[in-house]
Amino acid sequence: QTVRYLADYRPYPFVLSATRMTFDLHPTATRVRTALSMVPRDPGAPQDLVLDGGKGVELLSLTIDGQAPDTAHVSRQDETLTVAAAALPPHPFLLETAVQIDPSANTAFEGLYISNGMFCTQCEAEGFRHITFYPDRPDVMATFHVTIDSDLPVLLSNGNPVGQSQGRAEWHDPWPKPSYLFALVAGDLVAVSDSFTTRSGRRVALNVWVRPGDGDRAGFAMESLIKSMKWDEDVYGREYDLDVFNIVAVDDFNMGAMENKGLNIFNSKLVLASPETATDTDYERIEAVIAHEYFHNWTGNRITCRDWFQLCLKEGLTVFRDQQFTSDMRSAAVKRIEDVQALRSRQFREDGGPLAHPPRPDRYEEINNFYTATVYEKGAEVIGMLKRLVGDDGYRRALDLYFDRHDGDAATIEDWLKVFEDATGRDLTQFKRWYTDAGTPRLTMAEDWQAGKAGGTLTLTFTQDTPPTPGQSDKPPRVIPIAVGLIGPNGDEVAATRVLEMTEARQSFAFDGLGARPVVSALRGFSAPVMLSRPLDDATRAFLLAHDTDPFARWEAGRDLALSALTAAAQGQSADGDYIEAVGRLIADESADPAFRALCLNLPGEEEIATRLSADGTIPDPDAIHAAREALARRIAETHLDLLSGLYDVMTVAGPYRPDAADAARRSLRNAVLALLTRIDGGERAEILFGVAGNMTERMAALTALLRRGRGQTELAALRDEFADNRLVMDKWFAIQPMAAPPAQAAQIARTLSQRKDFDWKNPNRFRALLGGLSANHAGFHAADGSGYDFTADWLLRMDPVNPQIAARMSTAFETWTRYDPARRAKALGALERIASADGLSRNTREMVSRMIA
Ligand code: B3K
Ligand code: ZN
Repeated sequence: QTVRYLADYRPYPFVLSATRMTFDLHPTATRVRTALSMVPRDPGAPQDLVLDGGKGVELLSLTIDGQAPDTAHVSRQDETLTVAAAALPPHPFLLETAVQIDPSANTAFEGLYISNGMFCTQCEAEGFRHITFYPDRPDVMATFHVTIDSDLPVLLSNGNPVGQSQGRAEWHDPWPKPSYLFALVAGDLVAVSDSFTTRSGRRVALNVWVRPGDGDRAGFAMESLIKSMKWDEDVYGREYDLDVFNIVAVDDFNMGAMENKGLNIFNSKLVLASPETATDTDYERIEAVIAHEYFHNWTGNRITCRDWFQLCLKEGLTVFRDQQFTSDMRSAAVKRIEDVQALRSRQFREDGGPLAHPPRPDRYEEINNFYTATVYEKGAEVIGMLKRLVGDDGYRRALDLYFDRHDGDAATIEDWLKVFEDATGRDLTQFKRWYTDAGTPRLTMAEDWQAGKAGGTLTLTFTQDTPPTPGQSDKPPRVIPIAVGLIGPNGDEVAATRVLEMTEARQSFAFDGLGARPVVSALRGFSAPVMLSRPLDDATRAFLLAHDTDPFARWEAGRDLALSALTAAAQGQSADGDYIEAVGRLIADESADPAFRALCLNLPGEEEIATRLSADGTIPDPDAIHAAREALARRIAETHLDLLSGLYDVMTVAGPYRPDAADAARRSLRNAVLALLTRIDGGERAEILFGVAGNMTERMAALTALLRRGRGQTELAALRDEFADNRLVMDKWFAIQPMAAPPAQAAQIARTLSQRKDFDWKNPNRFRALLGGLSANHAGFHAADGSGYDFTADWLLRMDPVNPQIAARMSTAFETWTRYDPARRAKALGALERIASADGLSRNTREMVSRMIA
C-alpha cells in the first residue's frame, strides 16, 4: 500500500525504553551495532516485531537476549524487517543487530552520509532507517547511548559527552527521543565556543563547529544562539536542558537546518556570514533559523509529534515562535509585512493549485513532500489567529498548560487545541477546520453608512467562501478573526482596533455613534490568512497609505494601489496616477522607517501579480506582466527622479558594516531606489556602487540591477574571480544570472551555466541556486517557447535518482501550471508527462508529479 492515512494510526506494539548504538565509522563500510530494550505492550497477545530498514542496510546479525532466532522467524521485506511473534518472549527483551552501510554511496543525504570528508546525518523524517533497523516513527521514544569509533578528531552525537579517548567518543542523551532527532557528526572541525548560564544557574557549553578556515564567519550564528536561549526563557519560560549545545555547519544539506537534540546540523549557508560574503537578508535569516532550531528543543523535541500527519504541531508553532523572536529583535511591523509577502507568494500559490493540502494532511505517500509552506507558514498563521482570539494572557496560559501536560509526549493537533479549550474555556470545534481544510478563504467586505441624529452607524457585511481543493469540494465556513479600525476624514483614528469574529458564511457587524463616515482599515496586521476583496477606489487607498495607524494595513493600501495599476496595465489599460503620486509622498516622508519605505517602494513581484490575476479569474500573461511592471518602475523613476536621486545619496550608510536592523533598513531603501534609478541612468550608479561597496548586500543589489538591464558582465566576472573558492558566494553567482536575466534569455543562460565544470549539481545548494534562480524569473520560467519548462524537466530527471528529495522539492516550480494559457499549459504538461513516464522514478517525485497532473 503506497498511500498512508491518518485514520490508520495504531500505537507501536512494543515500548522501547533504551537504545544503545556503536558506530565503527568507515567511508564505504560503516558498521553499526544497535541494542534495543523492548517491552511488549500486551504480553498476553504476542505480536510480530516490525522494524524499518532501507535497502542499503545490510544485516550482519540479529539476536534476542543474546540468542539468534530461528531464521524462519526473521524475514526481510523491501523497507522492513520482521521478527515473528513466535520468536519473541512475552517479557522485556534485548534485541541486538549489527549492520553495515556505505555512507560514501549516499547521494540522497538522508541517513548517514559524507560531505566534504565529514560524516554527518539527516534523519527527519525517515532517514534513521537508512542507518539501522529500528521502529522509525516519532511516537517511539527512547534514551540514547552512542559510542563512536573513528580516528577523526571531532566526534559528536546527541546529549552530553560521557567519555572521550583516542579514537572513541561516548554520548548519552537522557531525554527520550524519537529516531528522527538522532544525529552524529565526525570530522576535522573547529569550534567557535561560548557559554550560556540558564536562569536557574546551569552553565551550558556552546559550540558552533565549522571547517578549518571558516571560524571567522561563525560569530554571528553564536550571537544569535545566545539571544535565542535568553528569549525563550524570558518569553516562554523555557530553559535549556543539557550541558552542551552543539551546532555544526555542513555544505551538503537537503534543507536549511535540523533540530537534532543537542546537536543541530545546519546548511552552512545558514551559519557562515561575513559582510563581504553574506547579505543583510542572509544575516536576518541566520538569526531566525538558529532561533527556530533552538526553539524546537521544547516545541518538537520535549513535545514531539505522534505521527507525521501532525507535523504542523511542531513546525507551525516553531515558525510562530521564531517570527515572534524576530519581531522582538528587529522591527515588528517590517517583520509582519515580510511574513505576509512570503505567505502570499509561497503558500497562497500552493493553496490555489493542484498541490493544495490542509496544514494537517490526512494522507500522503512521501512525507518529505509535506514540509511545505502550508504546514510551516500557514501552520504559524493559524496559531497567530488562535492567539488573537484568546488574547495574550489566554495564549500564555494555554502554552504553559501545553508544556506542563505534554512534556515528554508525542502529541496531536487535538491535544494542542484541547489545552486552549481547557485554559480559556473556548470551544474550538469550528476553529479546527483551519487545520483540516485546505484552500485560502476569500473574504468580501461591503459597507453601509446610515447617518443619524445620535451619530451615524457603519455596518460592515462580510462573506466568506473557500474554493474547492483536491479531494475537498465542500468548505463549511471557518472562524475568521477580522481586525478592524476606523479612520476619520481628517486622518485621525476614531475607533481603535477591534477583532470581529466571523463564524458564518455571511455576517454583519455595526459600529455606531460615529460623527462622520470613517474610512475602514480592515484586516489589520493581516489578522487572518485570507484574500480580502473590498470595493475601494484608489483615492481611498491613497488616504489609507497616508493615514492608517496600523503599519501592515498602511503598507497593504500601497500594495493594493500598485497591484491595481499593474493588473490594469497587464491587461492593456492604464491607471497608475494615484500610485505614482502616493509613492512620491512616501519617498519624501522622512518620518517613516526606511525599511517600511523600502517595502512600499519594491513593486509587487510578477508571480504575485499573476496570482492576483488568476484569483480574479483572469489568465495571467507572463510577458505582459513583465512589461507592465517594467513600465511602471520606469514611470516612477522618471516622475520622481530628483527625489529618488536625493534619497539615494541621503541613505548612504557610513562607517563599518553592521548587520543590524537599522543599517539594513537604510541599505534596503537605498537599494530599492537604485533599482528604480538604474532604469534611467544607464546603470551608472550601480556600476559605481558595485565597485566601491565593501559588502555583499550592496554588491548583489548593484549586480541585480545591472543584469536586469542586460549589463553586468564585467561585475559577474569580477565576483567569480574573487570568490571562486567560496561555495556560498558562487551559489549566489549561479542564482542571480537566470533570476535577473531578461526573460527571453533566462532558460538559455541557465542551460549554459549548467554546462560549467563548477556547476556541482549534486550539491543541493548549487542545484537549487540554478533551478530556483530560473523559476524565480516568472516570465523566464514561463517563456512561451517552453524553454524554461524543458530545462527544468531535464534536470529534475537527472537529479531524481541521485537525490529524490531535492528533485521532488524543485518540481514545485510547475505547481501553478494550470493557470496559464492553453499553449503554455500544453508545454508544461508535456514536461510533466515526460517526468512521469521516466523509469524508476522515485516515490517522492512520482507523488508530486501525479498530484500536479491529476
Ligand atoms: N525539522 C527540519 C526539517 C526536516 C525536513 C525533512 N525533509 C527543520 C526544521 O523545520 O526546523
Ligand atoms: Zn522546524
